Amino acid sequence: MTLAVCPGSFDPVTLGHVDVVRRARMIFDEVVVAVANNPAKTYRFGPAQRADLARDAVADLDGVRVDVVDGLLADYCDDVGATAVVKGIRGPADLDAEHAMALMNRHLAGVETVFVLGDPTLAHVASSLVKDVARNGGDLTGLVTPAVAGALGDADQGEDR
Ligand code: COD
Repeated sequence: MTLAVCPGSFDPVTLGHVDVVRRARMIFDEVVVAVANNPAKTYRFGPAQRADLARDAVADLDGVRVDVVDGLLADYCDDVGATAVVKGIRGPADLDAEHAMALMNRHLAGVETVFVLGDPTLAHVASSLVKDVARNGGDLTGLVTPAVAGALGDADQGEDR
């Protein structure tokens, strides 16, 4: 049984993330979407809400579950016996950012990272841009699930209060 871990901030999960998870599931028997923390980012949503929204987004994908990772991804991969980490690549900038992380995870846990090219029609979809579109009242159709669009609306109203 092969198991892939698809880690990310998922703040919030986008249709770009879901596309990567779906591609990972085509290669591996099981996929865990690992909601983790990137120290370089300030989050809009807490880990539990990011995980709930991710769970909703992948609900129709068989063999996929969502977990919250507190601490090192490498330790989590060890704990669950991951075959590989899977990361999505939109373009050269993503690969550049992922290179050191992949080597560090290999150093720490001996786990390999598999890179998959995302759907090019979703290459512009990033959580940060989605939040900016939402903040400015733009249409989120084709970028995120309805649940995420609703949560972003709620969060933005909360900011106004
Ligand atoms: N198409 C294809 N891929 C995409 C798309 C898209 N439209 N959108 C996002 N992706 C990919 C990204 O390239 C990335 O590979 C993945 O999806 C997740 O993206 P984000 O932005 O949600 O998540 P990041 O990059 O903030 O996640 C970083 C982690 C949280 C995974 C990292 O910081 C981590 O592993 N943290 C845990 C602590 C740890 O182990 N630290 C040491 C790291 S070596």
